[in-house]
Amino acid sequence: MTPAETWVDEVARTTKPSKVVWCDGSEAENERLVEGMLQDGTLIRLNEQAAPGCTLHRSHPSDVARTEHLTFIASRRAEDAGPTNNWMAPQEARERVGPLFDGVMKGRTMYVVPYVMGPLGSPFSKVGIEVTDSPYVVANMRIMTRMGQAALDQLGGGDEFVPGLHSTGDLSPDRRFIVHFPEERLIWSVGSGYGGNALLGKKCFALRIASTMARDQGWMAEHMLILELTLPSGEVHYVGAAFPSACGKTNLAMLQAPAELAGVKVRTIGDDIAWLRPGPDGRLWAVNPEAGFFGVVPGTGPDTNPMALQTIARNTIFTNVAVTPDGVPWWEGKDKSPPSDLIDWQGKPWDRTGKAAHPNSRFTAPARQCPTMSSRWEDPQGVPLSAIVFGGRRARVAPLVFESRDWEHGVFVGATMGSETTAAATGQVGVVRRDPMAMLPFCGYNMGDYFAHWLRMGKAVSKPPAIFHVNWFRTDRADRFIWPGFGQNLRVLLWMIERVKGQGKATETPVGFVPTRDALNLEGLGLSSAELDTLLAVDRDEWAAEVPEIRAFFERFGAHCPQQLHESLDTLSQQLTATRV
Ligand code: OXD
Ligand code: MN
Repeated sequence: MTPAETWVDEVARTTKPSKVVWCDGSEAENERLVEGMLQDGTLIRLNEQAAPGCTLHRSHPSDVARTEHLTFIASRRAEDAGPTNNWMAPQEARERVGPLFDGVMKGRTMYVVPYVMGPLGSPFSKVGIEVTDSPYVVANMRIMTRMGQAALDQLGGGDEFVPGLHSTGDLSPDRRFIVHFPEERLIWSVGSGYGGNALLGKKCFALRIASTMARDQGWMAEHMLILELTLPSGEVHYVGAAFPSACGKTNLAMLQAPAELAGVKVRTIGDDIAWLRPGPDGRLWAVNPEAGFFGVVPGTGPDTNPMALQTIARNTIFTNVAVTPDGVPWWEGKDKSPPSDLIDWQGKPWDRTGKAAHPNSRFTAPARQCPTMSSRWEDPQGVPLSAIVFGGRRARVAPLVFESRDWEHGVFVGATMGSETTAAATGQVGVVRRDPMAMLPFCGYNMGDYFAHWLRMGKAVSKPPAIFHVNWFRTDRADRFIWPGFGQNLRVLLWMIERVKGQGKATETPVGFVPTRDALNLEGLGLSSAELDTLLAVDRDEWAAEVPEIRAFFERFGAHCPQQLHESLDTLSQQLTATRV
């Protein structure tokens, strides 16, 4: 038996399924699975004219999002999980979570899903094997990864794979755990069928486990989109960008140049995760390990993301959207007026009081259906990054854009990035949550060590990408967004590329280089002079108020927080008091 067969056999002996099916990823297999789910109601076929090849899944109402409080890092030492992760001792995990798998698949089919994260044949790529009792998970994994025979071929009977055991269990939040064993590179997930908890290739493997592998092996696993920008001259640049969830990553990844900038072309490499490696040329090279998009549906409309609309027009699995009586999917933001007689995400007639689609309803769609995919999105060598962008949602404080002074300072900028919570998430508006590199929920080890790894990686590349910070969400006194966002964000990206080339104009401030008033192309936007001032402002007092809060954040990591970060904070603090900006 191969190591994979031995592990699967062991799992089957514990979970006791009535049947074990090794998935080959073929079209025929998918059709069989979908047919079964249509028959038992797991999936609903959508309107063949309006949404060809699309289906709808309604999840359990208590299982609609990632559950960070039930997500654990089971490293041997608590210290290695760090203060921002939930830790569970491996022994405790075996005792508390292990028994939940005993006989859990009785009467169910156990699917074995071999998959590759990364382009086939790429030196970046890694194999995972997910065992699951959910055919919905299998159908999603088929879209999100390179699944089936290709993965077994890459594995070649060896033992280099990340095993992931998943069961929906009884879907009870009381018996729901997502546990990562970073030392064994093993994932256990029970009690949830939701994508981020159950599609183990994504957040669990490609971020949490991969980040620990990357630390040990000298590469990086990041929560970043990757886009390709071609200038009118034909010059091509690649940009990686990390934003917390629900800050518009998919929109930025599929950005379309507005008419005024029509000579610039933006193409998509990925919308959520990037694996980065130093290349022989001293640059940092990136691949998108995924093969599909698992995106938030509400807010996807002709003005916000027309490319995503086209991407999800067919062969898409919708989860928790609303639907018309004749099977046309609908969600808030799709168009201006909801059709009549809508059925909401829970399958009930929509009474127009709450949301018709769940705010975290999702699409799962193949990346190859996106009209803006770059011809290099599956390049086995990846693409070389010119810039890395960090960003958050800040009504004030952070200017529209600034550039860090160098890699080390850029790591400080990433480590201190924060985003304001929205009412939907916490009930408290405007509370800043520090989310370093947008990896807070996804780093598989102590984030202090993760900062040190970032600093090390800067030394491993002689031509590191420039690091920027953006904030599309600055508001005016009336709480309106000042910056138009969406396609117009390209103007900011173009300034970054000018900076990379040593051309863009900037003023040095204590936080970094901010564009001069004439540096950005703002033609046709109709921004007033006062609005531009607000967008570019670095207010000394507002930033000074951040310093103690950042210091307290760093202190949580104790000795794990690299000294360089403390020094960068001291420098910031001194410059804020020494200069008027
Ligand atoms: C996601 C997330 O689903 O970041 O991508 O939550
Ligand atoms: Mn994400």
